[in-house]
Amino acid sequence: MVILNRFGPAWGSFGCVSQFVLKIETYLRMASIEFQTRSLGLEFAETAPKGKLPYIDHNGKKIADSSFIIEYLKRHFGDSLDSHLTPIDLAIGHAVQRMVEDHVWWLMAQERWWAPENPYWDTPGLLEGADQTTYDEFQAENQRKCTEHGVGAFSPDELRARGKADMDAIAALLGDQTYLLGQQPSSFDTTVYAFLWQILNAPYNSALKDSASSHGNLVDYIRRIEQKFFSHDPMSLARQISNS
Ligand SMILES: N[C@@H](CCC(=O)N[C@@H](CS)C(=O)NCC(=O)O)C(=O)O
Repeated sequence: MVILNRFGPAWGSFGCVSQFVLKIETYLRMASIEFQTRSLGLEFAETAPKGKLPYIDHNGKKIADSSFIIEYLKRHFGDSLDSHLTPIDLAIGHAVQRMVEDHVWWLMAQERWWAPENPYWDTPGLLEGADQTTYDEFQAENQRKCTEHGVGAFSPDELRARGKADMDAIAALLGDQTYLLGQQPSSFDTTVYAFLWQILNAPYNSALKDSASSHGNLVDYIRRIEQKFFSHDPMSLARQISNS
């Protein structure tokens, strides 16, 4: 059995606040691979091989990093999602995935760590049990990472424009197709779905949410995938196993 290690349920409807955890959960659901979840909360760094989540446990091995996890799952369970893709599809999917994971992610991090509502403070699945000092340290550390990346120094207008350009690009590529690359789901949908679902359901003010929700096709795409793959046990609470 594959065990997906995550921070844990949060913000009412989130199985986990991590976009990359939701990406793997989406892959497992789309590829019909049975899995269980383990919520690690603040203790995640004690076992995560690369110091981040997600990682999976399978057959006595730990595999970390969402892209390495998908490569591993393809090798072990077969490639049911991507075998129909052409080289051009693969190139487009790759470019979109990199944009979302290495640019949109930072915009989301900026919004979350600077949100005046302090959403992470109220996030049981991530910082449950943390005292104010620990939270302040986490926030300062993550704001520092955003500043070093560059997004932490952008003005609100600059952040809004950067996010809007990315949402516009995804909406244009998707067009009226069912999935990003046509009528069948591919592994690239797992990234786009995970990030867009979290953006559209953000429990804080978000320029990314404004941009994404202005595109009817993006909203419909998320609803479609949610209904098809997440109608049963949407937060994977029934799949939850204990930490020991
Ligand atoms: N490249 C990694 C990124 C994973 C990642 O950034 N995870 C974040 C949560 S979204 C994390 O664990 N952050 C904790 C930390 O950096 O301390 C992947 O694809 O899995």
